[in-house]
Amino acid sequence: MPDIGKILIANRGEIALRIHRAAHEMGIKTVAVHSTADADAMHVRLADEAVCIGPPSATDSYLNIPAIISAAEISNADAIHPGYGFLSENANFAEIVEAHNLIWIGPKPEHIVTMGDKVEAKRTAGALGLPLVPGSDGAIEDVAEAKRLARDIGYPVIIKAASGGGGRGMKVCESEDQLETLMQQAGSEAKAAFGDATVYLEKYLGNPRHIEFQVFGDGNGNGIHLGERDCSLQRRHQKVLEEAPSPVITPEERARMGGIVAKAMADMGYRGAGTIEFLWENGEFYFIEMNTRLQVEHPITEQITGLDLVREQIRVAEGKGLTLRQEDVQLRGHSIEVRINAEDPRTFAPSPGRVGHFHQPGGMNVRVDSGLYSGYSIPPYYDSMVAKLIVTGTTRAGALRRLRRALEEFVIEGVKTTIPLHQAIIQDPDFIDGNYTIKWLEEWLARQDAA
Ligand code: MV4
Repeated sequence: MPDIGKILIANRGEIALRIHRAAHEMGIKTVAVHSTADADAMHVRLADEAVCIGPPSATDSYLNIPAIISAAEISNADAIHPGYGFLSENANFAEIVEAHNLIWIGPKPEHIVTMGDKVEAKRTAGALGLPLVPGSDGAIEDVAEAKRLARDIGYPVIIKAASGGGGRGMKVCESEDQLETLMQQAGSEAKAAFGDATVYLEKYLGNPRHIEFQVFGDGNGNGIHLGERDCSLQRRHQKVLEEAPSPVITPEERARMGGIVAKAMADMGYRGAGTIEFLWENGEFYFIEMNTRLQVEHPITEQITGLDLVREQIRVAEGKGLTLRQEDVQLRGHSIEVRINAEDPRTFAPSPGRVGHFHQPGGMNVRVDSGLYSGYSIPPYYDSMVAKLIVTGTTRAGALRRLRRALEEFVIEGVKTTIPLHQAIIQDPDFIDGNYTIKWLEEWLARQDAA
């Protein structure tokens, strides 16, 4: 692959800035694309060139494949970086990009396809030696088979859609008499939502943590891991705060699981950045899904490894390989990210509108990834996340003190934000002790509402 001279960034918001910054530091020019609603966005201002690709609706702009390919052609871009969300896990888009002789800064399309099908993903992960949640060996078709299996592994069980992910199309089943109904419901909901009624069955884990490993492959049989992130703090499948390392994973466990996932990426010939998601309960890891993209929470991994993950993605896409071998990866300190959304901190109702006074925190080991500025109008059409605050300390306690201080400094006037929510969460004794699971935040919020 030739060197990349110009990257079209097929995204918006903070991730578009993040990609632009890595590119410019590598001497690479950038092309922003934007909807008419984003003409005044920071990603448009910073890029070397900008192309309007359609009206506000994402379907007609950031998801508009012909418009994006045309923008790449008229701007003479060499490569496309999709960021996260939008077209980032669309294998068809990746193939179209490559068919136009553009470099796709992402995984091989076949791996996007495999991991997009949760049944195939699980089969692949199992074959590569990753520990799985006990359950059906592939899709499950008839109820009698499901009943035999569920009796075998024990209730409760969970029925999941093969095309689901992110929590869509799941049914928890407590006993055999509900199984037939719930299987049918899951199947028809999956058909309606994803056009695919395929479902599979797993043992339901009642109160796990969500722990994910950052991995990287060079596409030529080399794979590394960059440790884990604990993403258990979430509401309705939306992550709220992430930390690295996880408060519950020992260095020995990290090295053991990290070794397994890195070898898996090497063996499959994986290319680029990926995340292997596990549920973790009673000291055991259970693979659930793999994401074939850079994730929102990647900066906490960058802060404890000192590695620029977007730079690594670009290098791998150029065929230059990774800058580090596993033995060169060193994890130092503790990093926490909070997602600041333009939302009511109690009801979570979106709060778009004009930003008045804006001041972001600074100082040692404080990073803000955001496209906000004073006078900017947050459009109502897209995700409500408007800033990520990432703080790093030598220890978890130190990172938490820094987070408290940085949140105090943050001023975003004119719209409601989730800053007060983060301030409250990080005062909680359970949170301070690292004692939380995927259920913790919703229960905590219910207690706040009752009070
Ligand atoms: C599960 C589970 C319990 N047991 N699988 C939700 C999103 C999708 N990635 C997988 N999910 C879950 N799968 C078994 N066998 C509980 C969840 C789950 C969850 C997982 C990760 C983070 C947040 C979650 C919130 C609710 C349910």
